[in-house]
Amino acid sequence: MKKLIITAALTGAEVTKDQQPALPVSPEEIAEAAYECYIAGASIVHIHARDNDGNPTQDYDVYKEIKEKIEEKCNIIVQPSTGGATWHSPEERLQPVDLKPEMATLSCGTCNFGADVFMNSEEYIEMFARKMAENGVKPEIEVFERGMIENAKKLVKKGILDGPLHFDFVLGVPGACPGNPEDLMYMVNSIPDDSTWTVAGIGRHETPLATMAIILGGHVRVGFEDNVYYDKGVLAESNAQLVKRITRLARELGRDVATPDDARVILGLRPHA
Ligand code: KMH
Ligand code: ZN
Repeated sequence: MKKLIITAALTGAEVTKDQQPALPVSPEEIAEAAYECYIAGASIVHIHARDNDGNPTQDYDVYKEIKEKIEEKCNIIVQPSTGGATWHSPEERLQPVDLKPEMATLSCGTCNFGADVFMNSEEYIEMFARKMAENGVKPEIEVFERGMIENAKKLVKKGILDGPLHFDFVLGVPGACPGNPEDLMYMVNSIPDDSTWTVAGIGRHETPLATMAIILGGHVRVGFEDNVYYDKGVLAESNAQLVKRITRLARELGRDVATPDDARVILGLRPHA
């Protein structure tokens, strides 16, 4: 089995400091959290930027500052969000791709997202995918519902993206696909054979789905974007604490954890500067 890639989704667009006081929000806090997660065993950090008031922003300059601050500390793979918040325009959302990061997320369809709607029309999915391909950015295909896998496969068929694809199954978002074991199996059995995949279980689904991924040969995403708790009713102390649990589970289950350079090989990323 390939080594386990752990992604830390540090901040997200929806969580507040009121809900999780350790939420990293400023570029300095995000870079420090990324470094702690790297030490704990993460090889990718999924980034959402915030403005000075703590609100989600897709501003190019803020992402640039975050990326540079992380790169000063370690060689973890920096994966900006192009999902942003549900109220960001597609043009706003795409800004971090201009930084030519090694990876970025690519949501491949529309779904309910709590009380909101996360809009991703075919036109915009193709626009995002083209821009990533032009800039040598490996997309992580965000899958919130089963049909999004077909939309991603269509991008390859149309020649917009090259395979193998890398999927992230985000399971348990209120309004979208639930996060039960059979939901993950359905997703895993639906992707092309040469694909790689990771799972982000939302809330209480985080650890059970991560454990399944370790056993099945998939990869794992954890972090405050997806889950702010360590245990029922007990807030996690840090993103790194959530990463450490996955590292420990992987060790117990006999799966080695990937370094960032291992992850670059597994995911076929362009050579790292
Ligand atoms: N915040 C969500 C509406 C991504 O990062 O690519 C979208 C999201 C997906 O988080
Ligand atoms: Zn995200």
